[in-house]
Amino acid sequence: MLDNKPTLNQAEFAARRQKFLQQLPANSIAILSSADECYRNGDTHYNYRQNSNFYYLTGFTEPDAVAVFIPRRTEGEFILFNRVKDPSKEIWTGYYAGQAGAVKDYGANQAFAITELDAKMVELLTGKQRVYYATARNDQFDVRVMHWVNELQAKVRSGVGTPTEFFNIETIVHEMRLIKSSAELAIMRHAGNISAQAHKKAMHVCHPGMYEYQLQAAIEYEFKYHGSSYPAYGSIVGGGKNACILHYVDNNAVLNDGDLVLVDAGGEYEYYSSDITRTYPINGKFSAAQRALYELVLRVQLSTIALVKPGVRYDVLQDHVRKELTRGLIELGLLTGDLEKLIADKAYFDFYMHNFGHWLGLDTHDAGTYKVDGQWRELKAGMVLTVEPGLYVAPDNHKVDAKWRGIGIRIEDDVLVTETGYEVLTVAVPKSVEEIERLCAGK
Ligand SMILES: [Mn+2]
Repeated sequence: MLDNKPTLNQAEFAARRQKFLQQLPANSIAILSSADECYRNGDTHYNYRQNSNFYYLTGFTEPDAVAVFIPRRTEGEFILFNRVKDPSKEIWTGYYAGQAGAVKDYGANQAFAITELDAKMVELLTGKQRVYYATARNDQFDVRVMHWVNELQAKVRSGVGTPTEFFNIETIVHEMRLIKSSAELAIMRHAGNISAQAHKKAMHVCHPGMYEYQLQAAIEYEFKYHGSSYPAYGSIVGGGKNACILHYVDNNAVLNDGDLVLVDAGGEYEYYSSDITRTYPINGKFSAAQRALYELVLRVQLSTIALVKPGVRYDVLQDHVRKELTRGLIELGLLTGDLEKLIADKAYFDFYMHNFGHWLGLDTHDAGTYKVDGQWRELKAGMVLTVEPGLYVAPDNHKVDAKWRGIGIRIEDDVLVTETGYEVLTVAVPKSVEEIERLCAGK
């Protein structure tokens, strides 16, 4: 299953550009910058990771690049500015595509050295009315765009047309990214399978006395081994009450006998994220209290996933999760009172304080708004979202019986909306009590 290694080909990126350019009005220009490089301790590089919007439209993974799109331009609609080939630098940092490579391998109609950017941009902006760019994402780039426009304005008395309208390019690109193509889905299934494999491995090796970071190492080894470049986000491995810290990333405590461990980790494969959370007993056997809360979260997760299909609004799922968790908390005695009143009073918030899920794709919290014109968005075929209800009983919550305190549980899967319903992309990692206990015991 993990042997085939799907990738995106140039036709996929060309099709995206086509679709993007079709949405740009006449007399407009769109500009996207690559991600900046990050350094630490002077000259040590962080792993470079391309900006997701830039990657989505170009497939180009080098830094120091700017992509320009001009609809219906005679010399070509896609112009790439990138690094000039330089053998003395490439021997340190690896291959540069150069301008010839930008045209041949990345489908640019024209390519120029990034050092020519300022001069050429003034030329390309001439006579354009609308400019699309990633507004307010990068202060320096905002200033640079305005600087080009400013240079043009100085020439206005010689009859030069200057841009007068500025739009956020994300309103177009993010909407496109929300619906995944079949090629993207092949990659996301693969990312899901790799991460599922890693979680299974972790369940198998987990034992009392090991450190949280050792369990993290077991997972991240599997990511890398199967070709996932790096974790899609900082892996969370929280034993016992650490599971109640939602973005716990210290991962440096000992995993204790009798506690649960919450593991939220997903690999990034070919730029696409997966995002899985499993919670299981460190010693392989749920206690009665752990099991009761776990089965509640699982029941809610499964019934929420079952609701996923085109036309269902995001807030319907959100309300379902809140209602069913509240109902379960009443049944178990952690909340008392009238169901509807407890929901209206947000009584669940002491135990469940995050959203039920998020879009997933090139980013873990992927692009795309959740509301359109003030209305919650309806699901459509091709969207991918996580479904991740949880319950976290604070160690100092003295309103509930002591047996519940310090238990934190989240169960998260990646779900594709299909024409008729849903497909769980991370189905390969078990989550029923019986399966988990069997897998944990099988060591
Ligand atoms: Mn998530």
